[in-house]
Amino acid sequence: MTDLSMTTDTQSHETTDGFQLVIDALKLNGIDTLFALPGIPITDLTRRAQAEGIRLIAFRHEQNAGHAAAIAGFMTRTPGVCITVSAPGFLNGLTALANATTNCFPMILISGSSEREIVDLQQGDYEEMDQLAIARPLAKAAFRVLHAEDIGVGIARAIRAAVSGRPGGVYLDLPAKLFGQAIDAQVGRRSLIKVVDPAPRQIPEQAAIDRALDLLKSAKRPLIVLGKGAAYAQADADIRALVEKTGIPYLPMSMAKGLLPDTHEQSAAAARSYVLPESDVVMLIGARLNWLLSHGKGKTWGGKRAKDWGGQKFIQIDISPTEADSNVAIDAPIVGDIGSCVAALLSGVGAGWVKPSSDWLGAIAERKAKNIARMAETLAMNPTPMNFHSALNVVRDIVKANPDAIFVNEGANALDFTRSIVDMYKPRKRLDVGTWGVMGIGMGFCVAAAVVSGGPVIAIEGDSAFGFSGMEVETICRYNLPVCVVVFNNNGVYRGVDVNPTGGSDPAPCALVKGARYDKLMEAFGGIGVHATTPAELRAAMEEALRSRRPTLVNAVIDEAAGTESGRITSLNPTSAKKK
Ligand code: FYN
Ligand code: ADP
Repeated sequence: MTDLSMTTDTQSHETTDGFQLVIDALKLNGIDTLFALPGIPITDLTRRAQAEGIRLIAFRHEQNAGHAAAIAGFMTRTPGVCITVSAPGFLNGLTALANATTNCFPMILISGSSEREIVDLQQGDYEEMDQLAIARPLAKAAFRVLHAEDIGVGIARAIRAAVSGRPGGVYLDLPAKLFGQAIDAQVGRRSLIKVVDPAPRQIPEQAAIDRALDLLKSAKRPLIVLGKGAAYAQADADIRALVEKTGIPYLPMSMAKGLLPDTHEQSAAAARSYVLPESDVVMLIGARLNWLLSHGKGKTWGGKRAKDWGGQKFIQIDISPTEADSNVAIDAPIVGDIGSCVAALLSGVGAGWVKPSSDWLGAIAERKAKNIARMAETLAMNPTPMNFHSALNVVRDIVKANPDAIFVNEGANALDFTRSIVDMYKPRKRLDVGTWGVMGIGMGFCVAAAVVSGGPVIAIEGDSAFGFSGMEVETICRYNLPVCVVVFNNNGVYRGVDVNPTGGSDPAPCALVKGARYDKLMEAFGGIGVHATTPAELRAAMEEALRSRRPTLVNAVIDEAAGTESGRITSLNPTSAKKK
């Protein structure tokens, strides 16, 4: 327990309680929004927080509240806070907490819990569960507060753990009894901590910068990979300057799209499968060499052919010192925050900098032009029913005309086609399934994006993906958020054409109800529902949604035969990969 004996001479006659101290501690640290689902024992916490001026966004399922908190953390660099009830509510929030940790999003999951004495003796308390022990392996840090005097410390530690170094999810366990604990108000006030400099800059070693610059200078075919860490860092101007001054082509990972406009001439996105294996020096900025980058090896990176010429050399900028060498050798690790690292690199890129050869840039430009022309041809087709391309051709125009709108995307084909077809123009506008390929982020991200930005949100959702969080359209309507959800409805997971091989009456596992009207779901709560079967109808519906700012759901009917098993990652699906 925090020793507050020194404060007893200044005790007042007023008292405060655990509820109030949690609220005071959050407010003191600038937490102005909570994503929650009320219930025992945190109902009054949500009520009182709202009464005290904190924006309280109440959800229909804790997982969605958790995803909302996590992405709010990504957008703001301040921990997003989710509040849940004990055991089942806590477990519902846990997927989001683990996803936040995996994606390096700063988030705090606060769950009420049952009585320690009963839980520890397993005497069968209401919603009994040792939540702290369960959360610990899934969180960057996990804490429990037992005494009201320690609430300030608990919240300070949670904030620091969530945002310092590599951001992540933090669990804070608050047993029911804590909320009602009354203590002297003065003592309570003095126990609170305003966290000073929670995410201090981490300045890289000059030797590491010099090593990286030397390697870059030696490159014949250099490449920069921008990851969501680079987007999170909010060092947009310096990152752009580094890319442009060095003249090095870059590849944005999914959530780094728009960090520089996707139409930037140095973007190599449309030549991805050419630049990865052909590059000789790759600088990773806030991107990990995980499955999304084929672990830095194999066919994607040139396979055996790359071994002949020594393979790629890697520079990696990351705030986590243990990220380097996690998959392949990192020749020039730079440990520090991206803002400081990029600024240091920039100061070494002077007037004498030699830009990459025209051979390399020309070869990329040629591939790009070919792929873009091929893509344009496909986009121009207008089949009936719509396919992903003809529908996304509309979405692409809408995003171009509304570059400030935040764009949420999940699904399999609905994710993969959208990523390569819809250009982003500004940083941190694209929010998606991230490192895990998790389904269910959709409506939680939409709510948070609208609440945090105050601006319009567009979501492109696979019909299966939408199902994970679809009930939150009620939340979108309740808070009257300017969210336009487009469900790409092709009647199934991946596609809608699977049949039950036994001829029985049960549908195939990947089949969903044919001709479902997701638009009616939005109408049920007072929003606008539109059934769109042509690109023109889709365009009109999206334009109207952005104009009116009313909650809108467009049921976009897509050919049920369109799409492939698992989208672009069929190779990860053991059976399909074998068949291939
Ligand atoms: C990209 N491409 C383009 C453009 N942008 N062509 C024309 N114009 C533009 N603007 C091309 C690019 O060169 C690729 O073609 C292709 O489009 C796909 O590009 P993408 O998406 O960047 O590359 P790829 O190979 O799909 O990337 C691998 C990946 C990605 C693993 C990073 O698939 C990914 O992020 N997947 C996430 C999947 C996921 O999480 N799914 C959820 C679970 S679904 P080529 O260069 O010709 O190859 C469960 O089933
Ligand atoms: P992507 O999926 O886009 O490739 P990842 O989530 O794999 O991105 O990688 C993000 C990386 O960025 C993580 O390794 C994380 O440690 C790092 N990171 C996050 N924020 C910062 C920051 N401010 N400075 C430096 N590195 C950061």
